[in-house]
Amino acid sequence: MKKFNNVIVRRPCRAMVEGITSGLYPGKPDYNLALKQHDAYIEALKQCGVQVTVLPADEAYPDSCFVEDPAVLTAKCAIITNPGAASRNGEKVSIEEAVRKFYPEDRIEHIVNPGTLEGGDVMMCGDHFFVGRSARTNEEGIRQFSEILAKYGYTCSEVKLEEVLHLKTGVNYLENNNLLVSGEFVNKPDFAAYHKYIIPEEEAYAANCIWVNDTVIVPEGYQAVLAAVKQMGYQTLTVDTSEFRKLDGGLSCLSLRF
Ligand code: CIR
Repeated sequence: MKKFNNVIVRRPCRAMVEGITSGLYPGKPDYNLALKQHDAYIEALKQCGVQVTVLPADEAYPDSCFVEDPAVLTAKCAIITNPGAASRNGEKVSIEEAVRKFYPEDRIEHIVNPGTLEGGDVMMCGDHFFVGRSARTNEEGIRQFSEILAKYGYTCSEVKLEEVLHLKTGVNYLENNNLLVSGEFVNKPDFAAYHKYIIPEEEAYAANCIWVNDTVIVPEGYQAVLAAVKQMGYQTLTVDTSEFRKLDGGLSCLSLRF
């Protein structure tokens, strides 16, 4: 099924070495290697039949290659978020410029102070959106987000996060009712209706796979998850994301798919 026609990515900037990190995956990113991995990521997306818009690097924002966070793009509207990380909040300005090329003015919505929300906390499952309440996404942000979604006929429910950075750090929807779940999300009643593949603890990072038009892109080096995704019947591609992992970033964080 072809669901996504477009993808937006942003080239990593040199300042990425100063990006936010929990230190879970230690080491400073190697900028040149990150660029090569980003090239491969773009190639993989193209193989999934999407047009890729590549925004230029923005040195003012070390984490700006993680374009998923300052916007949520749906089939009916674009929502410019209000990132909760202070050093990332300004990313919303240039992402809005990029989004304007694809959505009419009256379909561009905004999360505003005191609400905060980051796209990494949003998981779209058909017309329903799960939103993680995290250190980056607050109650007011979720309230505004559900109000906006309701205008377009979408529904929304909150998932409380206890450990991970973003909702999609630990749970991702692969369409066809299939979810990859890890850690704190394994037993959450919120996801009881889905067919779940439980990620082994040592492969937790690979909970963050992306479905793009029936192909699932899996991070390189996670054999159990790769085998499970193939077993579910998907075509797969792998991309090495080691340099982005050092900043707690994964495959979904690096693009907006719509
Ligand atoms: C941050 O902490 O904001 C970045 N270093 C990583 C963002 C990852 N984005 C995502 O999970 N959507």
